[in-house]
Formats: sequence, structure tokens, C-alpha cells
Amino acid sequence: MTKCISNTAKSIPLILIYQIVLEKKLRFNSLTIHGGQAPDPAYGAVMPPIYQTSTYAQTTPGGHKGFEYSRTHNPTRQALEKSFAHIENGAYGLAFASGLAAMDAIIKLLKPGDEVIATHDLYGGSYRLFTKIFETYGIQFQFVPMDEVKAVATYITSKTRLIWVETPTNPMMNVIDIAAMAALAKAHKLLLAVDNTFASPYLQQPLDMGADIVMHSATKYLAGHSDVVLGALITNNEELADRLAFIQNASGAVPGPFDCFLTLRGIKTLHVRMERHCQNAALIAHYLAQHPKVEKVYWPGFENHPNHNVAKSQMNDFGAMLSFVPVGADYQAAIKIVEQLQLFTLAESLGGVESLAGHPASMTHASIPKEIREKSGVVDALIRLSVGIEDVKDLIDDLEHAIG
Ligand code: P1T
Repeated sequence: MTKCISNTAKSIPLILIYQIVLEKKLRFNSLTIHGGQAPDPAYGAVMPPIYQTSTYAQTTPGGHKGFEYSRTHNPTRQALEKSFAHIENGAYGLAFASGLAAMDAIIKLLKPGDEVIATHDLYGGSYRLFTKIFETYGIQFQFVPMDEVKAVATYITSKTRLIWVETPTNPMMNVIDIAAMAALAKAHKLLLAVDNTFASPYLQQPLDMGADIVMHSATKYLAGHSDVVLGALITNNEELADRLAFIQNASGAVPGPFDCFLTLRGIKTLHVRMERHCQNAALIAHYLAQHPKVEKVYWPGFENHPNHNVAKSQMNDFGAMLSFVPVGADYQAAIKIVEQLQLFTLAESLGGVESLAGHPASMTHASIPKEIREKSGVVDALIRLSVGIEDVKDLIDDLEHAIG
């Protein structure tokens, strides 16, 4: 676990302490570049070096420079963890081997008999982790719609410990009111964890709205180039950070230094990428909405989106993920459309600079039983787009060609 304002004041030169203090005052678009990314103290390298080492020399047992084994601490990972904390406006950041590994650490805060209330429309792999792994260890999950925060209160029991929010949701783009959910969690002494993968901290910072823990699949917008699998947790709560760091080290699902380096490099351009991602997605959402062969488009930027007002109040823009259903399409017809796309790559994942298309029913959400996924709107004809930062006219030409 790495604290944002350094906990290593004893071992770092004054100039770096000065720089770290400066970072705290910087705005988001500067923090992406400088947060946690001071020049390396050894040789002044501007980019944090890839400390490709598993262990560190000791002069006497315990006599080391703050690093003894890379599962526990690694300087490249430490730089990334500081960056995570800075961009989410948190005090502590932790990096994991994947988004699911980060989620796994959160659920390991619980014990058999505890209950979790989770968004009913969420990434298929999250559903699989909760139901196929943790339910077998006696932790219970209720998957519920979260549009109405008051309705969520009716699911709270004496055993509930955690509310799990994913917003915007994958793949239906529902938006959940984080501040209202935080107030509910607080009133019932529950933890609130928010999966901020679809928004990224450029669009929303859940800790500022009262969440206890923010989680990311940094594989997506944070790394941003479809070349890394990595996860993040950020919190302001020291006790939680200590417990999560203990789990990080004891369970050992940590990322390697090269992946940390790539993620740090990706974060430096997060703000410029997100701006273009959002612009392109807005144009594509409106293009699809007026298309005679498109029945429904799910994107929170539309005024008639059921959670548009919440999105407007808690997000800085509406994101670059959208889903749509072609007119009269079934499973096969949707697959035919995604196969005909040429510039959009048919692939799992999202958040990279290149546009991707997916068919949730057979890909990202195939691990959710059909009757359950259809209840949240993930029908066989649904197509999901991760809008990249190419020229939007080329993206629209590609959709025009595929939809016909
Ligand atoms: O793939 P990984 O880094 O382990 O992250 C899992 C994860 C968690 N939360 C959300 C909202 C996600 O979208 C994901 C991963 N999602 C995909 C791979 C996908 O195509 O939707």
C-alpha cells in the first residue's frame, strides 16, 4: 500500500518531499502527469524506472532501504500506487494483477455469513467472482437494481456489510447516485465500494462523494492502450488501507513492474484521451439514435436516459461506452453486425485508444445465466461499443457499412 503524501519522509531527499507536497495542490490534468511520478532519486530519470527485481540487498537482516521483497513493495509499483491515489483524490493506492484481483481483495475483507448488495447490471466476470468463488465460502450476494437508492435499503439485513456499485454499469449504462448510496451506507454502517472503471477519475471521483473504496480495472481507461491487465484500489481510510495492503501481500496478486510502468505511462494522457473519447462517443450516440435500423441506444448523455440527471450532476461528461439494439435483431443478427465492422475491432475489453465492439450475451456477460442477464436488459441482440479516439467520421462510416 502506498500513501499519497509520502510515508517515507525519513528516507527521501528534501527536494522530493517538496515535489510531493506540490503535487497535492495540482489540478487533475497535472496530477495525471506528475502525481507520484517525481524524477527517480537514484539518477534523476524522468520516467519511473522499471525496477525488475524480486528482492533487495540487506546489510544486516532487516537493514534495507524500505524494500525487501517485490510482492510486498516495489519502487515502480509504489510510483503507480501514488499516482492512483492522486488521480482519485485519495490518500492510499494499491495496485493488483487485474481488476478482478482488486475486487477479490475487497471481498476478502468479509467473512462467512456476511452479505453484499451489488448492482444487478455489472461486468460478467464480477458476477462470476461473487457467485462462483465467494458464495462457496459462505458470503451471500443480492443483485438488485440501484436506480432507486431508497429501494436498495429494503435489501439491507443485519448481516449486510458492503454495497457494491458499478457506475456507469457494464453494459447497460445505468448511472447510480454515488452520494445517495454513500449516505445510505453510512446510515447503516456499511462499506461502499465503487467500480469506477467505465467512468475513470477524469469523469467522477467517488471518494469525494462518500465512497469508502474505489476500484478500477486499470486495464481499461487508466492504462488506455489495450496492452496491460492491472487493477487498482484507492481509499482515504487508513485502517481499510492497512487491511487491504495485508491482503495484497498475503494473497500476492500483485502486478509486475513493467505493467506498472505501462500503466503510469498511460495515466499521463488520461485527460486528453478521455476528452476525445467522450466527444466521439457523443457523436456516435446521436448518429445511432437517428438511424432507422437502430431500435434503442443506451448512453447516459441522452436527456431521456432514465438517470441523465444523476449523470449530469456527478460526472464531468457522459463517457465513451454505449450499447445499442438493432431493429428486429436477434442473437445471430447482432453477431453478423459485429463481424461486419472493420475499424471497430471485435474484442473483449474497453477503454483503449482503438474502438472495440462486443456482443455481451456471447462474450463479456456469457457467464451470467440468460434469464438473469435479460432481467437487467442484456438481451441477445445487444451490441456494446467502446468508442476510441480515431477520426469519428471513419467510425461512423464503419457503423454505416455494418448496420446497412
Ligand atoms: O479484466 P480485469 O482487469 O480483471 O477487470 C475486470 C473488470 C471489472 N470491472 C469492470 C466494470 C470491467 O468492465 C472489468 C473487465 N471488463 C471487460 C473485460 C469487458 O470487456 O467488459
